[in-house]
Amino acid sequence: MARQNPNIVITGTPGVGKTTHAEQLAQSLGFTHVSVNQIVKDEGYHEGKDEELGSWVVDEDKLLDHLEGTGISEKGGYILDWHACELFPERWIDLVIVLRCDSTILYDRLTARGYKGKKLEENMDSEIMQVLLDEARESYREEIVVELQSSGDGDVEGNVERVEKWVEQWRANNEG
Ligand code: DAT
Repeated sequence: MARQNPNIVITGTPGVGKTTHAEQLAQSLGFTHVSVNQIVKDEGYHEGKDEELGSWVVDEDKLLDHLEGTGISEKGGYILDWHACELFPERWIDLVIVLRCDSTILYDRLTARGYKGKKLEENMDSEIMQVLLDEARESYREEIVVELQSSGDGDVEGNVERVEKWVEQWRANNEG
């Protein structure tokens, strides 16, 4: 049941650049970009909205059933983009990328997006406290978790190149 392609999680605090990276990688690698936010909203895999934070309360069972139904585990070639990672079964995942951003830059990105009050504060704290990096390290084998900087423009290009090389290597190691 070996996959032909790896599955990659791209995670990190909102605003760090997950969508930007996932879209570029999906295009250059020919992988499927799964924006978890988007499908949760579009397919209704949620139990309503957290009014205070204005974000969806995800129905994880529905989400995982849906993903399983796509054949993610057997086929590979999926990029899962979400601000959480522990819910994805370890056996599906070959690489976990945790994007990190300088806090002053992240502050500007989140305010530009209209975040304020508690939502802004909680997300800033989350980045400063490296909550997603810790979650990734606790949920997956250490050697598949990679922390990448996503503060400036050159970072995206460099990160995309690095992941493309990693995928090539993965394919070479998993041939036959
Ligand atoms: P996320 O999907 O993590 O919420 P995004 O990809 O939508 O983040 O990016 C948020 C904004 O920041 C968007 O305007 C693109 C910009 N951005 C993200 N990463 C960047 C980087 N490394 N350099 C410059 N701009 C970046």
